[in-house]
Amino acid sequence: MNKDKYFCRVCDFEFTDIFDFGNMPIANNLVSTSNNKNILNEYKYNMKVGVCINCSSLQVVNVPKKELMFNEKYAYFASQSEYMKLHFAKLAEKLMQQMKKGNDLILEIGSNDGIFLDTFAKNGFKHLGVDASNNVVQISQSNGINSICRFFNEETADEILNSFGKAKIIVITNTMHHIENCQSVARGIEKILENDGILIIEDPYLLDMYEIGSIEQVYAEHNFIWSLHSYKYLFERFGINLYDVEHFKTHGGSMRYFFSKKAINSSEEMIKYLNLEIKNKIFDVNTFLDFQKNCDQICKDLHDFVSTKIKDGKTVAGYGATAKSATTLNYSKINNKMINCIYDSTPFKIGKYTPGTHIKIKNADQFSNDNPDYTVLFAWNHKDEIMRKEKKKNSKTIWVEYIPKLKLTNAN
Ligand code: JHZ
Ligand code: ZN
Repeated sequence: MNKDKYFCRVCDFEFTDIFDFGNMPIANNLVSTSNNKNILNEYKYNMKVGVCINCSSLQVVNVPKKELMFNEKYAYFASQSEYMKLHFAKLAEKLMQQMKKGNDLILEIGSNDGIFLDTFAKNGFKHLGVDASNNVVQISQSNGINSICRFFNEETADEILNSFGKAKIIVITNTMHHIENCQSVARGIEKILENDGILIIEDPYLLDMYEIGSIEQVYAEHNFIWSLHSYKYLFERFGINLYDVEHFKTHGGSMRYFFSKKAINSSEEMIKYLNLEIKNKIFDVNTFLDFQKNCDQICKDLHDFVSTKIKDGKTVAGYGATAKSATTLNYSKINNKMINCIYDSTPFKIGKYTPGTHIKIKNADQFSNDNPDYTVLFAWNHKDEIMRKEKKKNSKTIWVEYIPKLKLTNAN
């Protein structure tokens, strides 16, 4: 069968798609079923994924319009995790030491509810957050954080340059992989980053995703899964050089990348990961075909487990109405007949239904009363925080983890 051809958004190389997930809803577009039309009119797109073997980036090739994903109904509020708050406060503390208070500007692209800039605002540093979703921007503004609602691109960079001047530090966490036109972002950064400034990017890392089989990191919003090689390729096109990286366990394995316009010697850590990427054959399509086989098995094992327990008359719930679980649930065809509800602490999500699979989202506070027989931990990346919290409340369930493989843990 003839495959469609696509051009890599990083390096312009031609490639074909290799995975087809079928029709998918937008992962953060929760459904409010007070109105049945919402279900009937639910937006779906054919999610196809390709890998560019020239620059080693994995990409969703047919990304829905950005306004459909990022708008005033954005469902993700980063401050729901105490662990993530601490993670970003630590970075803020380090960066404040490198800034001249009152003079240097820190710009965050994808500032969400202000989880990171909060520290700078409280300490009186010049800061600006840019985010495309108005509801999260409003939350950060109400907490005293300077933020504007824009899609970041070259034009927004011009606007910021005119109103605020150049930035000493630009930070982009868990956002760069959302932006289809990555070259426009890089061009914008090239304009507004001071010559001696630094750019810091952080997001889920390709090799971790490959190792643990978390294909669910891929959905329309996560339309890139980046590697050192692909980021290096992109930014070098605009005179911005990668010089260091730091690896974290957040979101199932994330990489923090440090870039500068100045030529800085590559750190040992960066060389280590560049070599590791080569060793793990990220320029070979077969690597990703093996990965897909592993992911298919993970989805099948989860589906079979839930089906068996339902047949045995057990109750099965979920915990964490994550964006990534939209990929697993829809791809594995696990629906609301199999998982009767998902518990979550986010006020915006409670009472709504998961996209495509229409599983009711219940307040996490009710979990310790309901005590389902089995609970699939969809927020597996927040495992320690969630299990600790529920243990304190004496919740009774058997936790079901499915990544990297099926694992059961008694809550007590
Ligand atoms: P969590 C998000 O994906 C969205 P998601 C985004 N696209 C992105 O880039 C990645 O993160 C990195 C809930 N929860 O963090 C809150 C509890 O109920 O895995 C969230 O709904 N109790 C921006 O959505 C969900 O779980 C708790 O104690 O896959 C976690 O979502 C905690 C800690 C969380 O990201
Ligand atoms: Zn490429």
